[in-house]
Amino acid sequence: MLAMVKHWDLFLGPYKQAVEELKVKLKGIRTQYEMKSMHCPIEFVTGRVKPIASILDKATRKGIPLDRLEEEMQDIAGLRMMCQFVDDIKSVVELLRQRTDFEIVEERNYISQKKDSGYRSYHVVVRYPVQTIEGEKNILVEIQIRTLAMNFWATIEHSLNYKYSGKFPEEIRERLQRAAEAAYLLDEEMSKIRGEIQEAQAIFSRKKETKDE
Ligand code: 0O2
Repeated sequence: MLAMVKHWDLFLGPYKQAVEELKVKLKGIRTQYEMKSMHCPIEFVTGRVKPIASILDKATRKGIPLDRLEEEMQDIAGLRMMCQFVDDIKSVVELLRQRTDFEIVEERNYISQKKDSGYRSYHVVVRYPVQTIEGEKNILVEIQIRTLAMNFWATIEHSLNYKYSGKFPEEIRERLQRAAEAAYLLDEEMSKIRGEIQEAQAIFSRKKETKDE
């Protein structure tokens, strides 16, 4: 048992390293926008290493042999970047494409092509080099970029999914579909008054700066 725990710790070590490093780097983008008093396309960033139980679960579900996890499971290391507006997602993807500290291996647009569940998000899979005492190790990392509304829906759906193991009662399934539609409409409405919102936010942050001085 102890050997097994040690084995997982060793395996997940570089993934933890990658998530911690990328959290600092991606949060750093926000700081740069703030320092220049510019609208930041990123609202906040989170990151996690997939729990062992979820890795095993997904490997069984997708028929991935455990000795192929590194190559075939793309989201053991995961980052999420939340945006206020749908258009910000494009800007964030552009920022990621310009970076030289990782290589993009795949992009999945679940915004133009939402999933049957109602899930919307933009996924970018990158190959990120981690420096280890044995040399450089390339790690696959999935970066999910979504609006606050998309994130709200996905978070709720994810917990319900856990409760019902993916087999939703019909009523819940329908409500989730309607909630996904409502989140989509919320994003649309917010996009239409984006200018107004940003003006208000700029006034608010200027007031805060003068107060803090
Ligand atoms: P967790 O708990 O978030 O780590 P698959 O798992 O087969 O759908 P695949 O090929 O791994 O897909 O790639 P995909 O769909 O690009 O990325 C999977 C991840 O996207 C999921 O991770 C979720 O985080 C998110 N996701 C995809 N579809 C849905 C959905 O319908 N609802 C919600 N809430 N999230 C979704 P995991 O492995 O599910 O788990």
